[in-house]
Amino acid sequence: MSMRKTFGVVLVGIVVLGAGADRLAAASIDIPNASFELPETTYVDININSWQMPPTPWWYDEGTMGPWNQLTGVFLNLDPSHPDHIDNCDGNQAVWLFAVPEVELFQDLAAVFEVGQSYQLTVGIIGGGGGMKDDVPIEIRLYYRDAEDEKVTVGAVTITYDSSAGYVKHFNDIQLDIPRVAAADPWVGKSIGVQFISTLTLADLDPDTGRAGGYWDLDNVRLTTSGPDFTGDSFVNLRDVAVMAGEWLSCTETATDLTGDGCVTMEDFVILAKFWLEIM
Ligand SMILES: [Ca+2]
Ligand SMILES: [Ca+2]
Ligand SMILES: [Ca+2]
Repeated sequence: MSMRKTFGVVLVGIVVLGAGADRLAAASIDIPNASFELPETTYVDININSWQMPPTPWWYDEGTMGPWNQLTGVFLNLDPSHPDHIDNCDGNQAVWLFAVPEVELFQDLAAVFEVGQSYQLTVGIIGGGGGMKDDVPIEIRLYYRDAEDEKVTVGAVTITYDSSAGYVKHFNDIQLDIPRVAAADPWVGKSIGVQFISTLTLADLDPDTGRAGGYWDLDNVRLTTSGPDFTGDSFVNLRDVAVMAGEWLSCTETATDLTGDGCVTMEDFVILAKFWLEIM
């Protein structure tokens, strides 16, 4: 039986099973304490449920710079009558993160990177707190852990503070897009890590020439995964199967290559069917 005939047979079976089945291409991935509502606080709390901070770096002098673990924490959004009230806080609380080198918050999720899926990480950010200087950067990243358990960045986006925009107590959503995961990517099957990190350098600690100081506010972390929607209608259904059928066994027309090997084959169809029908 030729491969084209095989596809035809499989397709007939799938049509019977999945006729009329439309699945939304995007799904959200659970992030514990994604909105920094825990622990509940009446003011501030330097402990943050589910999120971690790295250990104190060798160069950081707590005697002169204050406790390292106070550089992040959750806070209660103030009453609307207060000038520091954030008008679009998700829930009651958000988190602060100081613009000091190596300050970060990260979390290893239960979900893993899956072949054929793309990922979108979104977080609300406010810059400018505490007299932050111009061009102070913060990076949002997705990472995986290598064999040595070290964080390896899969994708990142950097935001820099622009003081001409003022210090506005309103979260702006920043999005990081991770392209469709290919079968050869080293992060396949590895836990998804979410990370927010100050990317200032030690030179930024110089009070005259450096940029360190001030703090960011972050809130409402969202992570979605998008399955193989080839038609752009936000659903995965028979129309997407039809697009793949049009490229079947091609190594030149490969918009539906989900494994990243450059050809459209049964491996790609298995991924599409798995997402769509959850039968394999
Ligand atoms: Ca919140
Ligand atoms: Ca579609
Ligand atoms: Ca392929």
